[in-house]
Amino acid sequence: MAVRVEKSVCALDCPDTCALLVNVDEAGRGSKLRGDPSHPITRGFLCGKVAQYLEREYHPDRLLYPLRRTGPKGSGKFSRIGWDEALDEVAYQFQKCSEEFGPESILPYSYAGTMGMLNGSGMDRRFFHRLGASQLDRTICSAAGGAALLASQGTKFGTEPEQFAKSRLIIAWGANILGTNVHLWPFIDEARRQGAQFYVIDPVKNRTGRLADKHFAVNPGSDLALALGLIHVILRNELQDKEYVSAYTRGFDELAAVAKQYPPERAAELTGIPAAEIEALAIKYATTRPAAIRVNYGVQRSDRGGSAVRAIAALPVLTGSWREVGGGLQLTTSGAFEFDTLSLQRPDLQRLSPLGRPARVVNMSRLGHALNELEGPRVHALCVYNSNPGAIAPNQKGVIAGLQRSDLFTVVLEHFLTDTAEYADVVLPATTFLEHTDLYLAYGHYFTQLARPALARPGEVKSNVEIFRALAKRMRFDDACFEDSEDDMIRDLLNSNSEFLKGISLEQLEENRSIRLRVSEEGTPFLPFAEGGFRTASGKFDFGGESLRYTPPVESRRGDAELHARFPLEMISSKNDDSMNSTFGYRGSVDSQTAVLAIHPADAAARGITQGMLIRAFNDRGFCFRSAVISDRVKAGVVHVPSVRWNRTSVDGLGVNQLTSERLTDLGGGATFYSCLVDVAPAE
Ligand SMILES: Nc1nc2c(c(=O)[nH]1)N[C@H]1C(S)=C(S)[C@@H](COP(=O)(O)OP(=O)(O)OC[C@H]3O[C@@H](n4cnc5c(=O)[nH]c(N)nc54)[C@H](O)[C@@H]3O)O[C@H]1N2
Ligand SMILES: Nc1nc2c(c(=O)[nH]1)N[C@H]1C(S)=C(S)[C@@H](COP(=O)(O)OP(=O)(O)OC[C@H]3O[C@@H](n4cnc5c(=O)[nH]c(N)nc54)[C@H](O)[C@@H]3O)O[C@H]1N2
Ligand code: SF4
Ligand SMILES: [Mo]
Repeated sequence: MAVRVEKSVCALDCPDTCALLVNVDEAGRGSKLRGDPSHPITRGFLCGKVAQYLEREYHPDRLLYPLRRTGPKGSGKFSRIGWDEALDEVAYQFQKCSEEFGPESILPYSYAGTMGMLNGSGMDRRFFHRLGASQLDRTICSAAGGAALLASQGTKFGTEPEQFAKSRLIIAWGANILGTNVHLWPFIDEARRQGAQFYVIDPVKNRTGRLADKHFAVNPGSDLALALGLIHVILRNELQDKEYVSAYTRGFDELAAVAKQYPPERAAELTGIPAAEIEALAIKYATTRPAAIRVNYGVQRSDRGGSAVRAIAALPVLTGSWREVGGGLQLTTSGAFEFDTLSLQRPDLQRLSPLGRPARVVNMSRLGHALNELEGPRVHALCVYNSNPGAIAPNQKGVIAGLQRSDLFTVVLEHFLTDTAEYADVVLPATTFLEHTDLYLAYGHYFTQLARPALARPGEVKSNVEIFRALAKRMRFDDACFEDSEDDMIRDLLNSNSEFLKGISLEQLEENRSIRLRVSEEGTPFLPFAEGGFRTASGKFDFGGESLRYTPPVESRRGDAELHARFPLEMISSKNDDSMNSTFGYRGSVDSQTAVLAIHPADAAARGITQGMLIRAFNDRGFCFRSAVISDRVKAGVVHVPSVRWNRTSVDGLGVNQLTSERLTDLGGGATFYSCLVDVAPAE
């Protein structure tokens, strides 16, 4: 059979948003998936998890037909039904909830299972807006850091990945680059070949940390104190770029006053990093030109995570590093994708809903609360897509109790029967990104990309766009936008008057598939803040002043002393290298990598824990079982659980989020997954 090569885009929740090539036979079946060698960021390679994506595409457990539950919730007993019956049932239940309890009793729950604009945040949003359903505040991942950048910079721009090759010092701050952002690595490698130093600030010494020139094992949740200590030293030595600071910033004196109270000795006490090292790091950072910081979302998953990002983002501003190619900082680049999201999502449709006004907002990081305690109205219908809250949401005990409610109707759009789908009344089989059209932004580079269906669809799968379009029809929503084709939606998105999108059309994307945003002249680097250009109300970088004063997270070694006495270990359940949150949880190799808890030799010895022993991790919220890995990749007092494992394969069906709380971050209302006190003991 003849084989052709099709292009696609990896839709997973990853900063790299890779350009893909896949071999396709005449029957539309794919073989050999690889990175596009002509893409400047993908550079012809993929991460290990997606290199094997065709295994997922054709997996025998993939959902191919709509299902109706036949056993008790959670039993996993379903039978096949037709699409008409499935959609009728969902539409009937939504209608019933809307009439009986008001449309806000319906809650959509989604995150970034696909980052495609249409299937991730397009027709679904239109549908729920028109319905008058509760609005979901999508805070589970990046809300604190995002809010921090908006408060300080006024926008979410960051250093281009390509420019890291020009840096002389690169600091990975709560960023596991080899695991979660591997396409940045070649640029770092190139810089190091030219003599650059690579430092890592992370309580866990993961693969990235082991390859660093220096690793700083900071106490979890104490980055704000570290950043203030660095600022203290920079200012004390007058290493700041006075011209840049006076021209382009606001609140310098207040910042200086706060930082004055964090001399290296005090910062050392709070962070666990010796004062001399803080001193040396500050001087090294301020005097090495150019220096780039890759801060990732790891730092902001704790109580003071938002302020920590604000203080870290102050560093390249103080040193004037934004003036230089290879300087600055990257948390995300997503702000440059200035698509017309209002025309995509149509929040104005809420006025046509039975509510006639914007619906209430429910924070997705508190799903347990939303399903069990929220009133006015109580949630009676839940629609989950692009997410697996049964495994990934904090307060898992509460979430599962909610999913078990007999008076809750749940519909899940999925590829696999996940820990959430198991509780659904109706399951709808979804396409993968290799099977549908979508437009992509990226949060780790500046290329926008188009994907067309590359592979034939197995079974009766439908895309999220098609499913919500069909539901709109069932609900008799006759607004013209529900008739829009995928191409109509893409054209609207691109038609936003943004300078960055100027001249980028669907036709052009059809031809090139990946186009660099017009953030700078072709062939010249993007220096967003070289001459100020911050997008805050004042047009200046806003340091944040008094709000940056540090208090330790409640659940930390310096937080609530009584709690710490009972649960003396700080648990970090950060990303597993071969996972994508829970997406690949069915893979045996991923399952065994996420079945462990790493503990320091001293902490293990004190508890009679030996290598490989089945242990129980617990706190007041719950417990789960893992096997012990005794390792000095964690410092004493810290344990590490690579995440997120499927509950179903875990002992007693208990996932790591049995332990995590619904406490929110200081900015943005984000989840605090990485401030979590536990203790561990040998399992009986
Ligand atoms: N392989 C793989 N790649 C992924 C994902 C995955 O599951 N697996 N998930 C994707 C998603 S959803 C996201 S949001 C990104 C996240 O990408 P990253 O932010 O890089 O990933 P995390 O594992 O959340 O955190 C990064 C590092 O922060 C450290 N950390 C934890 N607490 C602290 C702290 O208080 N201070 C400091 N300085 N460091 C801390 C962790 O030990 C970890 O090594 O990755 C994406 N890419
Ligand atoms: N303990 C702990 N918990 C965490 C984290 C952690 O580090 N530790 N990380 C947190 C973070 S940063 C994040 S972002 C969240 C992520 O949590 P989720 O957003 O739930 O991410 P995944 O677990 O990857 O689940 C995505 C689901 O979307 C489905 N999917 C993919 N594409 C499509 C599609 O086109 N249509 C439909 N209908 N479904 C699709 C996949 O099959 C998969 O089951 O988890 C959070 N939870
Ligand atoms: S998960 Fe990230 S690194 Fe892997 S293929 Fe997708 S975009 Fe590339
Ligand atoms: Mo995330």
